[in-house]
Amino acid sequence: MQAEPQAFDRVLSSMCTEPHPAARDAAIRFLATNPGDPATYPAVAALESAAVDTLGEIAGLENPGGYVASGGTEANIQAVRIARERAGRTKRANVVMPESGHFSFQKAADVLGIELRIAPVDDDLRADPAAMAACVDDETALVVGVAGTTEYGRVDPIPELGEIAASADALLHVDAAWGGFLLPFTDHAWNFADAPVDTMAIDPHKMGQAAVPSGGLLAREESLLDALAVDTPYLESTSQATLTGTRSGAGVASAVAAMEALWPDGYRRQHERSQANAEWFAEALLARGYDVVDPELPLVSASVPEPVFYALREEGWRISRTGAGELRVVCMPHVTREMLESFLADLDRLAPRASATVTGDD
Ligand code: 0PR
Repeated sequence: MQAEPQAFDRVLSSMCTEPHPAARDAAIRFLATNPGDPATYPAVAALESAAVDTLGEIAGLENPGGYVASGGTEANIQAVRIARERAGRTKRANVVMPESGHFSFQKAADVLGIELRIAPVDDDLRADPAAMAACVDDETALVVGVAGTTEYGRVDPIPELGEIAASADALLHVDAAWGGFLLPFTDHAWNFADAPVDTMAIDPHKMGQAAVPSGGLLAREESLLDALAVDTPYLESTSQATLTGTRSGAGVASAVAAMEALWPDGYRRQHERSQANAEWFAEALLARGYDVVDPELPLVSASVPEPVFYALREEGWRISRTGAGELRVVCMPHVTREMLESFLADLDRLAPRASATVTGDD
């Protein structure tokens, strides 16, 4: 095989990034291990409990339950599964989330056969407590808040959502899959210490700079996960609560290595760098007359017209659009000021031409 993975120098839309060098080494060393069978692979099992402990520290939770999942999708599906088990399968359960929630919840609803109720967001693109409360009823098993939305980097009012969940005797899940490694350095109320959060998605393979696949599921109590455990009679270990069976030891080891190298100072410095880049880039787009959603976390969305967007794609920029059609740039660790400058130079060169094509002046 001759193929090489593509470079990151034009990747502006991804929520994954170059792994930290220590995470890369650890992934290679643990490639053949399977934390899905912890009694046979005790070395990686020990690393997994270390990973969960540090994730708990980052998310404000002592003695966390949880495991290193394949990503945010699995963590979100498992959170829905936990809530459904707790509500009792005979009950027709529903999950309430803001429209800014990730599409993995649609997969969860589909696989688990529960109803997903989607509440509109407020003018600032955050979950609107009144709209969320209006969707909740006796059969609500789970209320979902997002701490760092995929499209706009918004942080929902997690304490208010906690009150709504409690009033319906439902669980509260926070999807911090992307934001979880940034938010400790902000003054947002997002974590287990701020609100009665029951479960959380927090992914080392996004802002945590671990190798893919490395997601995180945290639970306030280990017993929440026990509800998912099935017997595994022919393994050395006797039960399994994860969704997947064989799992990536590389993901687990790289998560530990990345967090050992970066928590907390390295992540703090990265947050400062990424946030400064996002604010600088947002200003630069504003100065050019585009509407920009202010980046409360390092993710910039701006109203760049479709022809310009596609012209930039033709130049090799890996960019994506929000559901509403805005350009979306995620300031991940590999996104440097030089990359953004080079992107803006292309934008300045292409925008007049692309708009001229649209208006027919050319
Ligand atoms: N929750 C949130 C808030 C997310 O942003 C994402 C992924 C997930 C859950 C699901 O996580 P996994 O993809 O790890 O299962 N958000 C991006 C997306 O799906 C992820 C992404 C990653 C996009 C790499 C592009 C890319 O190149 O759009």
